[in-house]
Amino acid sequence: MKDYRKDFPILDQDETIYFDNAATAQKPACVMEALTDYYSRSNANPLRGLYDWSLRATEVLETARQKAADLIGAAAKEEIIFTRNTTEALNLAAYSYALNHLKAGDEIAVCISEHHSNFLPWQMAAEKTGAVLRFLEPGPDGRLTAEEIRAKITPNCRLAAVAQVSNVLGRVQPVREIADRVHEVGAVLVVDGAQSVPHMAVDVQAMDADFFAFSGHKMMGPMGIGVLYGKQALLEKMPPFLRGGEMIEYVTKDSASWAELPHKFEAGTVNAADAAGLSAAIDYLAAVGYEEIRQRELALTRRLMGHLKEMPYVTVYGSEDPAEHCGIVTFNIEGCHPHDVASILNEDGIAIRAGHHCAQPLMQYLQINAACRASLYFYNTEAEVDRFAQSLKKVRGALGYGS
Ligand code: 7TS
Repeated sequence: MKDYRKDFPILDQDETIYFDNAATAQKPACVMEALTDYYSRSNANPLRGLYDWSLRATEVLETARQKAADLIGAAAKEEIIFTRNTTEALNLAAYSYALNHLKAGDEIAVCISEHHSNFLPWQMAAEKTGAVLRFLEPGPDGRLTAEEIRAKITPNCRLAAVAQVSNVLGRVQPVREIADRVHEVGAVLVVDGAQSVPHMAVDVQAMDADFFAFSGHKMMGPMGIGVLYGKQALLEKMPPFLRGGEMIEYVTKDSASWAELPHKFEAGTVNAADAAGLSAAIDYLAAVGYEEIRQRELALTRRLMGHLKEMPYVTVYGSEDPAEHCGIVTFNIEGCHPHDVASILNEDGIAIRAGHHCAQPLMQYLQINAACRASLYFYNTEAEVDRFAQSLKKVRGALGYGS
């Protein structure tokens, strides 16, 4: 097996067992080099200057846009809007689309397991328009059933929002099936791809998403760039989200008209440096390959869940099948607060996430306050999984339990 860790300076220099990849992924050296290279050779304000450096910065930005379009199968690069992250992308869709297309009595269908970033924008849209939220509830295995999709996406639905992969349960949702129902009732579908793009091939046209959001930093890119994909016909009809430089066609004392897509939605100086990093991350991801990522993660998840099965005091949430976790395993240890578990593991140099995972409605649905989450990526190793299991076995003892 190739030792991917050598590509990641932080993993190569440090023994920390990093199992918080769903929060943010580590960066390979090529991504850092792309940032340094951009600032060393091409830095200028993109889209503005008529001199070489600015033209180069524009080219860097537009190359990244094409790569992002190709990565998710968008029909045209003009459908790719650069944002800071998934959160900003989803807010853009809520402020610009939902506030202008929804009215009192309409329904917004949201999955109960959504990250707050794909929840609060729709709560806001409901509050401001008088629309009503309806909640899709997954079965115990984390998946939305065909019956649930039909029941909750009613003829009054005008917008549905679901994550392709939950950041807590790791389950892949049947987004194409959801899209078919959403379109049958004349609504639009917003897909949160923050946890899918790092792990699996995505085709927005095949899934028929109307909007699709993801973050660069969760797929090994830099922290300051994300994407909102939108179908061109929808984006054309939407007003700008933020107003200012670079997004206008013409401005007078009391009116303005807007630039063409995608610039209408990219107000102010755009983030060409992180676009350079995102390009490098997309190339790196392609070089590793989604099939390799899937195989590595599956082997690691099987091993990790196998260890957990041997600990009778551990409850794992979601499916029992490691193949249905996308590398995310959320669990609790009987009698132990997740924060204590995470702190004890930290003493052994193991980084996991503990808390509500920005998914409090799901915590309420599962009738827990908090949970521990180990989230793996292809660069983790079997040895790390074994050390994690050894440490976990000590937790109850450290907290005063006999066994
Ligand atoms: N949607 C999902 C499904 C996520 O997992 C996250 C971040 C977001 C949206 C927001 O992404 P951002 O880049 O805008 O912050 N998830 C997590 C997590 O699970 N732990 O920390 C951040």
